[in-house]
Amino acid sequence: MKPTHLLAGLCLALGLATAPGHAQTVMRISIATSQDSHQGVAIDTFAREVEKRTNGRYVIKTFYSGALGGEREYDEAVQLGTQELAFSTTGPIPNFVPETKILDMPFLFRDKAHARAVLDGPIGQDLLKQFDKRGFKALGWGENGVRHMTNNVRPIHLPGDVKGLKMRTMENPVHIQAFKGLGIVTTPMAFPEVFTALQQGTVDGQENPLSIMIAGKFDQVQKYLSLTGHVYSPCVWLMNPGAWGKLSDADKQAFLEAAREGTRANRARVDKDDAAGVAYFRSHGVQVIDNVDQSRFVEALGKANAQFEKEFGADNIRRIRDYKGS
Ligand code: EAX
Repeated sequence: MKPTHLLAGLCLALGLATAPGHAQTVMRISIATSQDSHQGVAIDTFAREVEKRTNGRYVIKTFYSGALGGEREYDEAVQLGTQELAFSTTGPIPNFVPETKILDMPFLFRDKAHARAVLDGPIGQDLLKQFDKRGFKALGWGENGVRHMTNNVRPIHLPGDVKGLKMRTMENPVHIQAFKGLGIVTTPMAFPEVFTALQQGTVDGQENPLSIMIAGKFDQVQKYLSLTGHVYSPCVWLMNPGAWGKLSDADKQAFLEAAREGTRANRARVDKDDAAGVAYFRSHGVQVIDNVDQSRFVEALGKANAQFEKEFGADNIRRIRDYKGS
């Protein structure tokens, strides 16, 4: 590295001004997946938009592939204030903001359009406010995508096929409860460990949106991909409330708009990955099962769903299911 670059880099790392009269504040944002992904596109767009909209007074440093830890670790860092920002799935979020649990229910949303409408509408906005009470500022919802199952043991067509499979799950209590209800042997694990766990056979399978599995090259370590579409996986833009509180009103607007732009780019990439995913996996030697009978999975989840109704309220679930948008 050239000495001038080194100096600029140091200034950036320390949050110092690099030009006279041009004070810069540096903030960090992280994801657990790679830069070339729907989440990478989200934070790259956010960083660019913040810098543009604040005339470079705020610089967002982006970290990928778990460089700042797994989601639970960096969500906690944002809560503590040792990190300013994060883009996280709701995987570990119920451990911080239990009100969001409802969003992780299997087969809650009909499709991505339904989920996006709910999250961007009054229900989603109300849930974002719940983060305030738990030591976060939530700037908005983003998207991880619709999750599907992969494994190395057998093609999954019916709920009976998942019985006894050892599957990595997110550290999410709703997912764990639902998967247990299907007879899956659940192994919660942070994402940065998943590829190796699949490779070494510590687990038989995992479930994730196509975007994550393409970016993570899971075709190298998984034989069967079943399009179960069993749950929608939201992301959320998290900020430390102290860092948020220091922003001027205009800069707060700039951050909110940057998050909205980030989500727009993020969702567009998810759509692209979903459209290309099956062909990608087939051409990489993965057997894709595209005739999964989802209604049988809904049936098999009956007991777990009854529990969820009790916990989250049947009315709240119905409000989401019936939401038509504005
Ligand atoms: O952002 O942990 C997970 O499975 C998430 O879907 C994702 O891969 C990490």
